[in-house]
Amino acid sequence: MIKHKIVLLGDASVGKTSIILRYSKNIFVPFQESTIGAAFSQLNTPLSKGGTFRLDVWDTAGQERYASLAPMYYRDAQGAIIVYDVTSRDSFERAREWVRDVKANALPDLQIWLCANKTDLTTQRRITTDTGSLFAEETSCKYAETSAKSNVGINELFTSIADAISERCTPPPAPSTTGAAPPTINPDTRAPPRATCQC
Ligand SMILES: Nc1nc2c(ncn2[C@@H]2O[C@H](COP(=O)(O)OP(=O)(O)OP(=O)(O)O)[C@@H](O)[C@H]2O)c(=O)[nH]1
Ligand SMILES: [Mg+2]
Repeated sequence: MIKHKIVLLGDASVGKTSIILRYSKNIFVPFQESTIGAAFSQLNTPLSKGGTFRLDVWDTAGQERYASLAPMYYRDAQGAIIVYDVTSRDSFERAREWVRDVKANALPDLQIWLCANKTDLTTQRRITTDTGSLFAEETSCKYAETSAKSNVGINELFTSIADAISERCTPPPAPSTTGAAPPTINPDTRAPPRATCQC
C-alpha cells in the first residue's frame, strides 16, 4: 500500500485544523476547538498532471503541553507543513524553531512547506510576504500563503505537496530505445525501494 505521511506543525491557534477542515470538508469553524494530542485524516489530493495521490495527514496539537509528542509524528514523515499566523510575530518565531527542530530530527529528504495562514486579516498582519518567503528561501522550505477562512491558497498548497512527494516517489523513466524490446528487470538487481517512501 502506498503511504505518504504529512504532518502539520505550528503554534496553538495558527489554523492547522482549520486548514485541514477547509481542504477536506470545505468548511470553516469560527471558534474551532484546540486539538488534543493529534488528529489523523486521509486526503485524496489531485495532482496537477491529473490523477490523485493519497496523503496520510497528522494534525498535531500546538499547545505547549503537547510539544514533546511532535517528534513522534514528524520523524518518519515525507512532508511537513509548518504553519504560522501572519498576525502573530510569536507564532512566526515558533515556526522558525519548528523548522530548525524538524531539520535536525526528521528524515533527510523530508520536504517542508512554511505556511503563512490568516492572510484575510490584512489590517492586523504583522509578518509580511517578504519576511516569510525570505525565511523559507534561506532554509530551503517552500512557501505558501493561505486563508482557511476565505479559502485562499489551500487547494494549491495540497496539490503542491502531492506533486512534490509523488515526483520523489516515481522512478525516472527508462531511457528510450526506439524499436528495441522493452528491457527486462532482474528482480535481484533492482534498486531497493527508497527508505523514506513505501511506494
Ligand atoms: N481570520 C481567520 N481565522 C482563522 C483562520 N484559520 C483559523 N482561524 C481561526 O483561528 C482559531 C484557531 O484555529 P485552529 O484551526 O483551531 O488552530 P490550530 O492551529 O489547529 O490550533 P491547535 O489545535 O490549538 O494547535 C479558530 O478560531 C479559527 O476559526 C484564517 O485563515 N483566518
Ligand atoms: Mg488544531
